[in-house]
Amino acid sequence: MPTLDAHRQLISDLWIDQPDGHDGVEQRLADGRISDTEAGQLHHLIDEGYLITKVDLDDSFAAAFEEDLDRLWRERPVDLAVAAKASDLVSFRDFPEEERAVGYRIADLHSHSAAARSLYLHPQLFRLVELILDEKAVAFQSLFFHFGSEQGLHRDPMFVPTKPISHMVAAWTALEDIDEGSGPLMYVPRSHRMPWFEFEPDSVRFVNKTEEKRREWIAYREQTIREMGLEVKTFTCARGEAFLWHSGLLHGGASVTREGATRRSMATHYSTAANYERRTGQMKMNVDGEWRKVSGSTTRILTANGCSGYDGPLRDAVPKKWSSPPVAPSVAPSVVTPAATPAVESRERPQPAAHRRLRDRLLPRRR
Ligand SMILES: O=C(O)CCC(=O)C(=O)O
Repeated sequence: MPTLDAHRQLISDLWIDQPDGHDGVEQRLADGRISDTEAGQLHHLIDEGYLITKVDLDDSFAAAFEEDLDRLWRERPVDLAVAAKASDLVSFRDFPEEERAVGYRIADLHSHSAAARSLYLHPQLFRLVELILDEKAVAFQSLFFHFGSEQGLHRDPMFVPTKPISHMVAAWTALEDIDEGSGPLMYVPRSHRMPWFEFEPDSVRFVNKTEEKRREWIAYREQTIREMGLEVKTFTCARGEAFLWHSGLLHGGASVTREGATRRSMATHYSTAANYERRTGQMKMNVDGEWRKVSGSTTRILTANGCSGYDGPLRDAVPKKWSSPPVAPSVAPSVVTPAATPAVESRERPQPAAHRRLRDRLLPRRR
């Protein structure tokens, strides 16, 4: 099944991607299936590639979220993955305190934080996601940033695989008020219709590509933004404001220009429940002075308020002999269906420069 059509557009069966998408919105409104507000949001998503909503994250939510973060920094769960800016994920146990800085991220925080999980499975976000996908959705990963990410503009399917590729929606929620100085989310309205860059014939996947390919992509991106007359914008916002985007929308993190500014935010990625069958993930661990890779895979589904999402893929994935001192999962999933598949261990592969720097600081040099 090809990925791209003759115009290098993603082949999509989603109603929002069809030429009569706007008629579909009007039909849903006429049938009483959506409100006026939702109709406006969906028209906007079809044209601009994103929509904005607001969820109620009150002071007690913010305090609970912060308490969970403090606890995790104390406990450093071995099966929670954290990464420094532009680096690979490593076990929280092995993540150095000084990397708690711009660009650091916690993957799948919802697997160890009840507050993060309530946002991961937020019914208001699910309502919009399911209107977009037009069927039952499943959340499959979350990404927490404490500071600006400073990530370059990208399109999610370059890094995040779903089947089919078009069946993906992301929701990014501000956990505090965010201004220009704190490196807000940046995005390019209408870029979801930009022809795709082929990293290989008929492939939009960026992972494991050469530096030369990365440069070609950036040159293509900049030239296409110019040719299409598009503009990069930033999403400055108040706590609780959420930005949902079409999988093709270019987005990233603006530069942090105010020293010490935080930018607490969490993004969740969703797909169609019928098509997303298993979540996989991996990270590095420092085992007796050597980096080892741990891969995990899960079919565990967490549920709340009728919303479903995958647990973190690394729960139960760390071999017992590597997890000393033993760390028990901090939060039990609310609903558990078939157990995670067995962990896969493997030795280190060559790493990008940023990860090598982190490794060199963490690990004794080998002769
Ligand atoms: O929060 C950011 O800066 C970017 C998040 C992002 O790229 C994503 O969730 O796909």
